[in-house]
Amino acid sequence: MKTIGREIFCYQKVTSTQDKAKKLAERGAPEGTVITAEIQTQGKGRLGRRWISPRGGIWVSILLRPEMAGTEAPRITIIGSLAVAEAIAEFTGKEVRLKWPNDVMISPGRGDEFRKVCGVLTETVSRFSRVDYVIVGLGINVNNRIPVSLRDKAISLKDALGYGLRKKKLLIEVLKKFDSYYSDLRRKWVIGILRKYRDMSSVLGKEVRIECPEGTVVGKALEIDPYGALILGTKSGKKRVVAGDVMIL
Ligand code: BT5
Repeated sequence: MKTIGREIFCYQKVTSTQDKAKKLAERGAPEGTVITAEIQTQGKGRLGRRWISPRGGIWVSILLRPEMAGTEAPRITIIGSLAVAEAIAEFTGKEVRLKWPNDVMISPGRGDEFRKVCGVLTETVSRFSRVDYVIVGLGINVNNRIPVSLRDKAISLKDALGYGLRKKKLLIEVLKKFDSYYSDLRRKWVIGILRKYRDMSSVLGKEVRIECPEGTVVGKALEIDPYGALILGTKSGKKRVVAGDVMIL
């Protein structure tokens, strides 16, 4: 690996690997530093939501120091979810789908609904419109138990497969793929990444409703642009959405 995993910190129990990563970043930790934990007591989702993180899952944060404007940060979510999706597909042989912007989904069997197996959280700290550092957090349900309250929309790989997986091997594969896509990004090789992402997308071509910071938008998901934003065809023309929660109609 070129960049990712130059330094790796593995903890038993933390509040959130994102918080650990931020502290390390502020103390000058190098790009590529990886933080993992067996258990998170205050795992974080987007917009202050909780991420349930008991023993058995992969809870990992990666510190990046990219030369990019803050507006380019959604690309990091794209490569994070793509790396996880491809690694899961290789390890399980199952069909994996990407639900823009940050969900990786699998289904237990043919004809079953797809449920969330991984969520990606990209947090950016900027100085003067340039990115100082980015922490990308990957939460993958591997062998962990899913609480009953989440079972209609969440799933673990163990539940989907009927047997447990070697967490460490899967993590190494995810980090390798992430490393490779991250160096593609630095070389401005975005087209190949987008092509792969589109092929696994469950959203493109569908009518969707998106709850985003500016309100609710409804339209057809047309395209993921080179910055990782979703282009929607709406009644009042094309609209570019940077973040939000997508519901397929
Ligand atoms: C996410 O947020 O999907 C981002 C999750 C990122 C988690 C990683 S773990 C390592 C790192 N350290 C952290 O503290 N976080 C990152 P969002 O799209 O907002 O989804 C959150 C919603 O997913 C919650 O409101 C629940 O409905 C659902 N959820 C919670 N825990 C889940 C789980 N383990 N599996 C699937 N869905 C879950």
